[in-house]
Amino acid sequence: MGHYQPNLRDVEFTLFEVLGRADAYGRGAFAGTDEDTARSVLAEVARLATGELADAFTDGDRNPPVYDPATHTVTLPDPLKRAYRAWTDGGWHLLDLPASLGGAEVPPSLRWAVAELALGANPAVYLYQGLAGFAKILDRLGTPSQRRLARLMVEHGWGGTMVLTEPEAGSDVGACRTRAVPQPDGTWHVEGVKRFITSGEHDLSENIVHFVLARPEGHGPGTKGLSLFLVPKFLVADERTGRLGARNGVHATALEDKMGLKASATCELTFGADRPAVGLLLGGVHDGIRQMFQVIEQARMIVGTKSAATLSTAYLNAAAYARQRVQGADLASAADRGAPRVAITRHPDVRRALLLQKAYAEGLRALVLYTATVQDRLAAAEAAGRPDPEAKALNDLLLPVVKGYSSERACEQLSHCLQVLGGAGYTRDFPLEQYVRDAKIDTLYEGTTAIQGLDLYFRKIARDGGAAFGALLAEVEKTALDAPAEDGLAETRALLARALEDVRGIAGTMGGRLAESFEDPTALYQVGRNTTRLLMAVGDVLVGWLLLRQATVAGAALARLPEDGLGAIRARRAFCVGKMATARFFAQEVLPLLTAELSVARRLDTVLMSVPEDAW
Ligand code: ST9
Ligand code: FAD
Repeated sequence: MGHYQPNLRDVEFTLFEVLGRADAYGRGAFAGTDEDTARSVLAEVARLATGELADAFTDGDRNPPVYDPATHTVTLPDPLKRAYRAWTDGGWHLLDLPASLGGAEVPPSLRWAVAELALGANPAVYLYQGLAGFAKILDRLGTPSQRRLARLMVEHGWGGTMVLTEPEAGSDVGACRTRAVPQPDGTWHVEGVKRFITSGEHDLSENIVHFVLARPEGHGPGTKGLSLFLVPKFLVADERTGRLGARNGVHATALEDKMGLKASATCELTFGADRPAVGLLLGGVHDGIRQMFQVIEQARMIVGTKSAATLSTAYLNAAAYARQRVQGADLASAADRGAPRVAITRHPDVRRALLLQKAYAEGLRALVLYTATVQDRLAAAEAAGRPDPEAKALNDLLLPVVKGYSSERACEQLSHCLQVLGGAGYTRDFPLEQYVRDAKIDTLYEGTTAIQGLDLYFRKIARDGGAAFGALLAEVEKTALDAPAEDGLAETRALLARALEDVRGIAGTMGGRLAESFEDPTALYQVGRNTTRLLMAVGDVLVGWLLLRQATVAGAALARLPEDGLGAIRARRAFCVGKMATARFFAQEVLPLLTAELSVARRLDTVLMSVPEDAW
């Protein structure tokens, strides 16, 4: 059995039965993708994911990419290359392609469901294949000639990278020192050293187009002084055919030796060391940080989806192990020394761990797919030429939660998944230890969790006076106050309503401190110590809400099913019972903790910022 355990049934349940995607697909902007097509796509991708993609997962960890300092090249292991080819030969890397570049306008929610399957099976392959996204940005923001480059990227399968980070500029992108010098022919020479660049060098494609933030000479400080340059590994000699010209002056000067995700080559890139690194100003305009954020927004969604995908396969691996691992007697018979030994799934503590893992795995998936349906709305609005500012604000609000909350919860729960396997989980006989190592990066890159917390509060909540946040919480409240006929979920709704008030309380407390900060700037410390707390609390409420929505659908389905069915009916009953149990358990076990979080948030902290530096 391969490592990857997809949960296609839950993906389809969430998309079609909970989020109503059958009504959105097959019409309007998504006329080319109806429900049947979507289901076939998912089945085909699941086959590829459990086959070729998953097959290369372990090997990429044990035999990672190799860097040759003499040639500045990175060679990937053959199994990884085969997996990449299997993915791209199927054309799956072009699913994100817009109609303007010959793509099929696949609904974003289907694209993210597909992404989950690939990211769960082999995240590195997915990170290498993002060229359609980069081409899309070029096509959207580029000059006519740069839009031609977008087409070449697609036709020739050229790679793309996002290049922001430097040794002195990580979270603080505005500290960037890489500079750009204008040339008489309209091009720029980029000079500097960037580090930690994903897919910065590899042998999967003949060319790589680097999307680089650099500061043009004479431009001001901070992120607003940055511009975005396209720096190809090889210059393009013929724009029409894509024939390559001279080697450009950008080289991989190191390959990071990482804790995990080893198959993904993370490179130091040096620009302009021995020859000029020729760059083109994207769109011919100096608007770098805003342009780069269009890439970052996609990449943050990728990271959140990766986290959810990894937790899902980890939970299913843990549950499968627990079902067959016999150890100890049932607690209720513990006094009887001769009591039969039972599978560890009979122990309350293992059950608690597994049910929480299931709740988070399915809750994070639901969070990603719910956000993706907001992106369906945005794509439909864009196609119709009428903006949808509410959907835009909601998507913006959800992105830091998808990225920051999902990655934190996934990392925390992955360690509990490993725990279910006992000592076996710590060995390389099972994929859990690699999942733990491969997923940790998700809390770090694309903006650390702290950055997501700051983004959520200051940019996405405070900036619009809480309008989008209030609207989202009002949706949650509708579900919490809904009172259908007795369906066994009344207590779950009440617990959600309580947690919702707690989250409102945390945000309200922070709002109060923010207002105080206009008089006393140090009041901002009381906000800053709560931004990650709020991020996590909002995530828990959204997961509780989405699990409840799933349970409500499952409860209604259960009421229609015969009680004594066999085969598919029995499996469906079990699925629905599981959904209801998961929502109830999450509400009982997790949501009440938010009351304590509110109480901590409300305290005026006098310790944190007063600890002297030499007391650490
Ligand atoms: C990385 C890569 O880590 C990891 C691997 C990923 C692999 C990706 C694979 C391929 C991806 C393929 C995708 C293709 C793309 C497809 C596209 C299709 C369409 N939202 O608050 P201010 C902007 S990469 C939007 O003053 P500071 C905005 O323009 C490295 N925009 O910030 C704003 O101006 P204004 C990742 C935002 O104090 C301006 O920035 N590194 C947002 O100057 C200034 O804002 C990081 O993520 C936003 N949420 O700078 C860095 N926020 O206000 C993390 C800001 O006028 N650090 N803007 O609108 C941060 O995010 C910092 O908070 C900071 C602070 C740099 C923004
Ligand atoms: P720092 O910014 O030094 O942060 C250190 C700690 O301080 C963190 O815990 C952080 O949360 C905290 N912190 C920092 N500032 C604040 C603040 N203002 N408020 C509160 N806490 C704060 N970059 C690219 O440009 N392109 C890539 O493709 C890319 N891929 C990567 C792949 C890998 C494997 C890795 C490890 C990194 C990659 N990165 C990439 C870089 C990544 O985005 C940065 O590592 C990340 O943004 C954090 O920056 P830093 O490592 O310098 O940490």
